[in-house]
Amino acid sequence: MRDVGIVGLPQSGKTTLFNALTRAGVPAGGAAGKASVAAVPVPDPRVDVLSELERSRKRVFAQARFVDVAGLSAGGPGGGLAAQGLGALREADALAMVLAAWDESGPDPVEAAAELTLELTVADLESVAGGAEKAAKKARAGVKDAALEAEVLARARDLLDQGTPLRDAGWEPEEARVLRNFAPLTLKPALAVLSLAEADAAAAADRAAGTEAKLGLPTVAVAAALEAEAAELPPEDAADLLRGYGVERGGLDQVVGTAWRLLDLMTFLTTGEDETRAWEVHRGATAPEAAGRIHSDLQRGFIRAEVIAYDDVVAAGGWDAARSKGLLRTESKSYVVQEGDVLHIRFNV
Ligand SMILES: Nc1nc2c(ncn2[C@@H]2O[C@H](COP(=O)(O)OP(=O)(O)O)[C@@H](O)[C@H]2O)c(=O)[nH]1
Ligand SMILES: [Mg+2]
Repeated sequence: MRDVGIVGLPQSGKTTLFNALTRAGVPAGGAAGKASVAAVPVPDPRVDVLSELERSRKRVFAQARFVDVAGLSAGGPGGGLAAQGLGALREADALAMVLAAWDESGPDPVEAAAELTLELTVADLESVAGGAEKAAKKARAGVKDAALEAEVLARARDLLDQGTPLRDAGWEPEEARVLRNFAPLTLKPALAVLSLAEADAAAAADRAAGTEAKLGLPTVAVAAALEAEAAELPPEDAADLLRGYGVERGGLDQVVGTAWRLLDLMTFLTTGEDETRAWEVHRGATAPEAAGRIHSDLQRGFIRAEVIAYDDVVAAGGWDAARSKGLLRTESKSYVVQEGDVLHIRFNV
């Protein structure tokens, strides 16, 4: 499971987006300094289709966790983030930066992104600057490994001081390891979420593309208040409402799709009478690594993987039919799993 931290200027619509994504029903405009966390199943039509074909008793979706922190200061530099919420954000794997575009008279989203980025760099600077000073002292005293730490932290401090997010600089793996001890927010992969008025819902794809070109950050656009409202309705009414406004792709689907891409994750599937299930795994994972997502025994005792591509299973009308047509491949432990592979792991422990 991966955590996506929702960040944004005050009143930008963070909690509204959180509600749209998680259906948690946390009141918008809530108290400062408190973090809300909710895990949600990631919609994946492949799970529905496969489970129908295989008559699975259960459907299990991959999950994403969202963190909503109230209390980003309006004060800019020096204001800082509420300490309690900051801790929750530091544990996130990726950040979703909410940019309000639902109010014509509100701040320009591109300016808001710059202001928010500045706040995040200030928050990182506060934690990195002290570390840089300590590391420099240790390096001068000749402490082992302190020279690299001092050099990396001094460079990070200077970048942050200029308002540059740490993710925009190149870091060697051992340098990134030093930085990660401070869990800097600006090192995390980030996407922008343009929060649209319901009247603009149908133009979401164009609006996202236009803003992405200006921001240089992967950007999605979501009619968050509309989706939060829909989240409180029975599923069919919600679908009708969203269709009525011309919503083509839901916020959860968009945010997770982009976050997974930034985090280099992909999805493989397992199916059978018991359950059909989607699993997320890092891109480039071998068959035993994917097996290990299911259970450590399957990785330890891995013999081989039987693989059929999702499209082949569907075209044949099911796993057994696809196998009869010769669409099943037997792969060894060096096999690199592909997006949408349906896997059956043979193992022995
Ligand atoms: N009309 C409209 N109002 C919104 C939207 N998103 C947020 N708001 C309003 O803006 C205020 C702040 O929203 P909230 O989600 O609490 O922002 P946060 O401070 O960033 O968590 C609330 O009064 C919301 O109802 C939106 O998409 N459309
Ligand atoms: Mg809020």
